[in-house]
Amino acid sequence: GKVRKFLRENLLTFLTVIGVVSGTLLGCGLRATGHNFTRREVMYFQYPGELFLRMLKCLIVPLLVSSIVSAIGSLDLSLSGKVGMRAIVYYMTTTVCAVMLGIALVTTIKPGKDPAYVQPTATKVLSKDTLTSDTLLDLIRNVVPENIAQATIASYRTKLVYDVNDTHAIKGHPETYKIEGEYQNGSNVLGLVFFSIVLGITLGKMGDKSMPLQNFFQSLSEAMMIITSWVIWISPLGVFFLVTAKIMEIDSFADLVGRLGLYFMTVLLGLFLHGFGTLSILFILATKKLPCRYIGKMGQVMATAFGTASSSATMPITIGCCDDMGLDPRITRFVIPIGATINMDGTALYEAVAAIFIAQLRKVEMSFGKIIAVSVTATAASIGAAGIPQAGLVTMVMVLDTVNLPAEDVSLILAVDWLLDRFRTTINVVCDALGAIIVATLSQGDIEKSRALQTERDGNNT
Ligand code: DAS
Repeated sequence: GKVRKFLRENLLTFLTVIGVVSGTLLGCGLRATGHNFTRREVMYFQYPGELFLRMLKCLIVPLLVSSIVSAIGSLDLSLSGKVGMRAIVYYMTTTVCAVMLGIALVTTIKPGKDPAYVQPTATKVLSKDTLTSDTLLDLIRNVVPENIAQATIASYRTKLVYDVNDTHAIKGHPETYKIEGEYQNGSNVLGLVFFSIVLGITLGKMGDKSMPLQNFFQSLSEAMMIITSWVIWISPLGVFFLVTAKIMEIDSFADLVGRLGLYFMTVLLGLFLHGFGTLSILFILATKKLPCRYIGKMGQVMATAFGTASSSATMPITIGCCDDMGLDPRITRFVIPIGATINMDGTALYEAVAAIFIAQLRKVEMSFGKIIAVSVTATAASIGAAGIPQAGLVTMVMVLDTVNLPAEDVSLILAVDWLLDRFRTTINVVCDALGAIIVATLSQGDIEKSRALQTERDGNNT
């Protein structure tokens, strides 16, 4: 009985995890054949996975807007102010903790001191619009889009093309290869979040006059969640194809264990300590409950985040998971969409580690002031990074700029970014979900008070 219930509840999670694992095995198996796969062959595997990812992504805009507007609109202003404040304090606290942990680890382990590492010199960077340090200004500009319709399209696409003369210490022979990445950083979603919050507050202020509009957004949000429950059943197949194609197309595994191995382990150690250390301690302090039983229910969310490397695409599933935990939908639909957009602890930790790792490789002395600068820009870069694959790589250019490192040095860590992205996205999403539980728990008292007030008001009106 119990086992059957457990299996039924977690069937989809098991299938999705099996999708990731079998995708990894098939990808490795195909590489073991030694066959050099053409773009076309990779595309055969990528195509179904990409369709799955697009199904999730097309839900983002209607779900994000309708959830935030209906959630804030249905809370009375003082309550939504308190909930918003608690969410922002949680996001900032966890992100700063992640950055400090990352800096402590990378300056202790010093992965960039690896003598065997021969520095590839990126010969040139062609980028349609090279990211510069005023990306920070771009981010702030994105918060206030000039046109809502336009704000759903990537605010800037950055094509980083490297011709890298790279002598792999492991292979011992010079090898020139071209890395080409079309990194679309859609941090513009910040604009939609901002607009939705303003509209939600306005509807809250309008009171009963806004009921038709509130009902519209409420039912739109519910409709999106129903569609999500259909799409979620494709996850196992979707992640299977995404992971297989990714493993087929990467350059070499050598970097995973070789010259970038220590850096890779530093980031993983940081993500692990943050996820199961800092976040757990904060969770216990805030809710007086143990996080493990909640994290146990996040299997589907973590597997999808790992498989898609996109916290925005995973957002509908994260909201569904919080619903299953019985959290107040108004809180989750307020906190999760905003968290998925601006709260990326995994990315913040990764950017701080990567920037200081590259500085170590380039023998750039990290003064205390520079470390502070890195922690500030890594936090800003994680806020600005969109919830799409490898977004953190693009905004990291802003962090490198702080330590006077050229944008093309991103190529030094590109080889392992596709896998680190999956781990940091998983931490990003777990942090958002735990945040929703913490804010819902802390706001319980206020919600009951506001309900009592509402009932009293209704009572007086009749
Ligand atoms: N992949 C991003 C996300 O979806 C994180 C990153 O690129 O750093 O959260």
